[in-house]
Amino acid sequence: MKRQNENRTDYDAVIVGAGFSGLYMLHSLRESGYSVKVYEAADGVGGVWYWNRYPGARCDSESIYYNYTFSKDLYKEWSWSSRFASQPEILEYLNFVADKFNLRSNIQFGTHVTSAQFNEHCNSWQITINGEETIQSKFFITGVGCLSTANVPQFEGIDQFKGDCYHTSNWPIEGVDFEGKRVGVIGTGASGIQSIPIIAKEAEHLTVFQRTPQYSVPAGNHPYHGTFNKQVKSSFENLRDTMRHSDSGTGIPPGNRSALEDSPEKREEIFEQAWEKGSLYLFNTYNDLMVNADANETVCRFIRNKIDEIVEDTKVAEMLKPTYYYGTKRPVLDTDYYETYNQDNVSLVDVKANPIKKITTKGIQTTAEEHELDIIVFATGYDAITGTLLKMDITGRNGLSLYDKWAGGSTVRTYLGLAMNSFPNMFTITGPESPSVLTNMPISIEQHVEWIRDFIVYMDEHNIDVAEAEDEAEKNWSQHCREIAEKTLFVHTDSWYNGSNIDGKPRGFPLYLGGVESYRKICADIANNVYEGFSLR
Ligand code: N01
Repeated sequence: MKRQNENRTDYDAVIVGAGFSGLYMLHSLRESGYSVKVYEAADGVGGVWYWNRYPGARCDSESIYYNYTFSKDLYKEWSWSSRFASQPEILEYLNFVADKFNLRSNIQFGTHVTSAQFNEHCNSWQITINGEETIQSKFFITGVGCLSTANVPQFEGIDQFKGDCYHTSNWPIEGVDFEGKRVGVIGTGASGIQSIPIIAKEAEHLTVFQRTPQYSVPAGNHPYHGTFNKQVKSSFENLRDTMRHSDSGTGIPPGNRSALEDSPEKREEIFEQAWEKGSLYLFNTYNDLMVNADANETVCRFIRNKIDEIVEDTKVAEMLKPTYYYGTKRPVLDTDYYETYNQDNVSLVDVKANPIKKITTKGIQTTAEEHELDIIVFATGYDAITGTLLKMDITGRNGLSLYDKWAGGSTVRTYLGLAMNSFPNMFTITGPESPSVLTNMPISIEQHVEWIRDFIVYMDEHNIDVAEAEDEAEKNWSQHCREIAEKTLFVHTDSWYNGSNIDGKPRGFPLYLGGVESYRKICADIANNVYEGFSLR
């Protein structure tokens, strides 16, 4: 590259984060000849897979889907050991990628981007790292993921606890010894549900503090054998194209008819087969589970019956039964989750009925009683989707901060989840209002990265210094996202999707629900229409 260097910036592009997004963005831009720097807070690559080392951490997308597809060589060289890869294996994969493409030389680890400001005089970004050094870059690209700012509820007395406290998203590298300990886990989302069965095997006693029961389905994890790996690799192109042109970004076929079209017996048979298959097959049985309350109730009932069958204590089974619409919180996959409540050393506390009042020196005090503990595990999730972007001090044109633009989160608006009005030359990989977490992330990330790269190359070839999303285009996109969401059941449930898991966070639904394929087409059409909706100057 070429023209960008004439601007005498330090780099053509600065990228925040060295997870799936940052690594591929770096590789793509560097291959196209641009100078790139990645800043990463951790001491290694991996993003969420660097930090989430809690016991049982495992991907809930199948390994054959949850990887890069941009390089056939890479796909062929790497073999997954099981259907759902563990955190250590995914971290190993991302290290393998970093080595294979020699990416580390452009990454500065242990470095926080503390602010970024658009400079209108030189049409570039001034990016401050660790609150000290300022770097200038033509483009500012965030690859910070959607789940990277932990939610630690500020319970009264949180600092007084005499035992040890951990959050699943920032787990000690050396691990935690639960042997002979009284452990409390707060939270029953994916992180809680994965860690609870493992902790229960080690701890003297485990108390689970549950606010909302979850629908969880057996993952159906098993080892991959050599022949399976060979077969998958030989059908690489097919698999890649299927994922790229699907709604979900996976190879799991979506349902093609209403749940209400089948007789109860037939439906039961279909649900049972899907339950046995594991993964997200149950979620994909019928095409109206997320839009029709009656259809949704059929699958809810099926899972509640499963809980009755699995959990021996009927009182505990009742407590574990959810009532929200299945799938409107992120569907959870487990290994022996409900079975764990049959162990003598495990108890369940309903903190919706008796909320946590405070943390004491000895443990957790609910409105009903005090639970004495040696270790508290916060599996309390994230300030998702917008949290990390809002935490960075980002300022666009005319001194407008991102925080003010989004009114602290109450009016999140983007164009395609990729760019924003007043924030020229800034791109957000899997940003708010893109399909992101509702899809298989690596596939959505690749689509974003390639689109951003092509846009930058286009600007370069056409002597364009600044690209900025137009206000009208942004308004229309946000409205489009909202309109789709409002036709679904998602908006009726409290979840991290809509921000209701964070005290005081304004509610919205900053996600595009139209699926990977239609989103890909929209983005491609916009590019083909000379980046319609962007002002180019
Ligand atoms: O977080 P969550 P997570 N008092 O927000 C509870 C991805 N992920 O880390 O439902 C008491 O889902 C909260 O209760 P409620 C995946 O996308 C993927 O588990 O808000 N409880 C909930 O039970 C996932 O969806 C993988 O009422 C409180 C729990 O804490 C996303 O990350 C693995 C509370 C938080 O659940 C987030 O999952 C792990 C309070 N004050 C994560 N505050 C895989 O790939 C919160 N809770 C497998």
